[in-house]
Parts: sequence; C-alpha cells; structure tokens
Amino acid sequence: MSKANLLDRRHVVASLLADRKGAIAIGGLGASTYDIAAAGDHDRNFYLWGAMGGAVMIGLGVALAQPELPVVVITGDGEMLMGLGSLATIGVQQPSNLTVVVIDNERYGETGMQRTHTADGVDLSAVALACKFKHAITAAKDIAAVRELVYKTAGPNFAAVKVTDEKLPLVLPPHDGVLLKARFRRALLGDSADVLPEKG
Ligand SMILES: Cc1ncc(C[n+]2csc(CCOP(=O)(O)OP(=O)(O)O)c2C)c(N)n1
Ligand SMILES: [Mg+2]
Repeated sequence: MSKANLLDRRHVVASLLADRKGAIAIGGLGASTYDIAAAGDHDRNFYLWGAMGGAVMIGLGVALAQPELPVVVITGDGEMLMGLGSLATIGVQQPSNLTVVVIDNERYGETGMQRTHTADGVDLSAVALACKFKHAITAAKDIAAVRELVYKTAGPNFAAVKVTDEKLPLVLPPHDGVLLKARFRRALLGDSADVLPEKG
C-alpha cells in the first residue's frame, strides 16, 4: 500500500475512542497502549503492558462478562500474529459486542521496526473471516467504517487499519497492575468489585 494511503495511528485511535460512552478498550503491549493513553486515560481502559499475544483473549473474557457494552481490543500486528489462535476461539464463542482493531504498521515497532508477516501480504482480516467473524475489513482511509463496527454492528468484528511506521513519542498510562485491575473492576462492577468470593 502506498504511503499516501496510510493513516496516523494516534489519529485513528483518538477517533475510535472519541464519544465512547460506556465502551471498554483493551490495549496490546507497547505502542497500541501508548496510542490509547494519548487519546486520554480512562477507567474503562485496560492496558496489557506485557503478555504479548494475549490482548484478544483478555478482550474475549471481558466481552463475555459484559455483554451489554461494546468492547474494543486495540493492538499491534505483531501482537495479533503472536496470538492468532485466539481468533479461532472468538469464532467459536461469537461475542456480538467484541471488535478487534489491529493497528497494522507491518512492523514490530517497539523492538526496532522489523518487518512482520503483514508486510509480506499475510491478510489478517481474511484470517478473521475464515475464523467466523461476522465482519472483517482492512481499512485504509475510512475510520468511520471502523467506528460503525465497534459501536453499531453486531459482531464479532475485525478491522486491520493500515498505518505509517513512524516511531511516536511515548505516552505512558499508569503502570501499576494492581491499580489498573482495581480501577477497571470498579468502573464496571461498582461496589460489588470489592466483594471477595466466599471461601469454599
Ligand atoms: C513474548 C514476547 N516476545 C517478544 C517481546 C518483545 N516485543 C515487545 S513489543 C514487540 C513488537 C510489537 O509489535 P506490534 O504488536 O506490531 O506493535 P507496534 O509497536 O508495531 O505497534 C516485541 C517483539 C515481548 N514483549 N514478549
Ligand atoms: Mg506493528
């Protein structure tokens, strides 16, 4: 894809999360988490910070637990490629409120811009469709179409968004896992987040 057709990742993520109402956002490790933080830290954000390959499965768990809320996983192509089997599990579970958005710079950006498989034509939306996602697109210019998937379309949905491979300034959200987990649970469960399971 020519450079002229590639999007700015910060703009993509800020547009996706604008006017988000109750939506839940899960970030992959590294740059996608920084993109989400740059759009504004939020108590319904859950940042992975590590666990490469795990973002989509966290998203599935949250989507199944909160079926009334839109859940969007925003992750990198390298992270997605590491957890590719999770797309098949989503195909089996069919969460209608889950959208996976891959910020595809065709690079492992964080570790030195090595080329990923998508740079050689591996088509992640085709994989998602083959895994029984209801809708899967590769978006170049049209972020409105991705918003439509996240907020208005019964899923599971998938979008690969082709972006430039620019290295951007770090925008770091909180890094304390205990804080992030407690904040996220409280945002979704209110006071019942504090109730401990009975000893059995
Ligand atoms: C299991 C594991 N392997 C490798 C790494 C090192 N690593 C951290 S970020 C990253 C690249 C992520 O690429 P991508 O998801 O495409 O994000 P980008 O920075 O390109 O947006 C790698 C290889 C890691 N953190 N964990
Ligand atoms: Mg990448």
